[in-house]
Amino acid sequence: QPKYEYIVVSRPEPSVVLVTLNRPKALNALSSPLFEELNEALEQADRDDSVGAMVLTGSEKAFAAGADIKEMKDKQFADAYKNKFLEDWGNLSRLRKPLIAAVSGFALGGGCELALMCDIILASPTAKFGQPEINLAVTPGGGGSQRLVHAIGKSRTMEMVLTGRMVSAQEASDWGMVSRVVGEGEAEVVKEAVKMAKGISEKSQIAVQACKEVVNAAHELNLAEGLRFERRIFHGLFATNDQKEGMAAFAEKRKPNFTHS
Ligand code: CO8
Repeated sequence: QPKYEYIVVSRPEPSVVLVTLNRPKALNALSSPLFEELNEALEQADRDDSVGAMVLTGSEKAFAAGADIKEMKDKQFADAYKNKFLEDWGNLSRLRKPLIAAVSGFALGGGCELALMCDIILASPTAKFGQPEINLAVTPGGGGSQRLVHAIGKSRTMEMVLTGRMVSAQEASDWGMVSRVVGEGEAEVVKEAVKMAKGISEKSQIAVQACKEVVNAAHELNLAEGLRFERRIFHGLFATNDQKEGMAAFAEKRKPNFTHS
């Protein structure tokens, strides 16, 4: 009996957890139970010392076509407000370890926002990103309006959010929304993401988490505070064994042997 109904969790490499959204009939629409499973699987991977990075993907046709509209359509304000509707969808942005999105097909609404919550987005040429909430007479609700402005600027965000137009993988890449377009389809983009995750797992895990923390601070702090934060974290790493090992290995022209301590 598999533990999860709406996702599949696997270990393509000993140090990499791959989470595949698995509601094919609904194009991976993000229902509350799906998100509960996703949070649980990723939080478990985040706590597991043998895991260095995680990859999140969907299917060839859809990374995720958004929040589940059928689940949402009859919601009332009082219920949404009191029960913090969709608030724990953001848990994923609090993970310590890197999470790479491998996106093929539709990444719409909450699906696009889910990709934006990941640390790195790799897109297959079939990927299509969009914030079509305007067509449902709502705004983005999972951070899209804020994270997109940081990623692609105001004018492009306004265009996406006000028109609902889908943006191709190439366009998303030209705009800096994704880091690269790779391969020809889902299998290849996942393979590339897993390879990247494995490479990251081989670094000092303390330094990886610290790098993620300082980059994320750029979204939240002003420049002076961000620079001070970065410098403090940088200074702090001189207290780690991995910094001593990394720099000694460079000087001795050998490969470092990190102990993540
Ligand atoms: N919710 C529920 N069901 C969906 C969704 C969805 N978002 N998207 C697709 N489905 C279902 C369809 O209803 C259909 O089910 P059935 O076979 O029972 O009729 C099945 O998936 C297949 O879909 P289509 O037949 O429509 O497939 P097409 O290939 O014709 O079209 C599209 C694909 C263009 C992706 C189309 O399905 C579509 O427009 N989907 C809706 C996209 C959308 O509007 N997404 C935004 C939703 S609102 C939102 O995400 C708010 C975010 C809130 C915060 C999130 C926090 C992270």
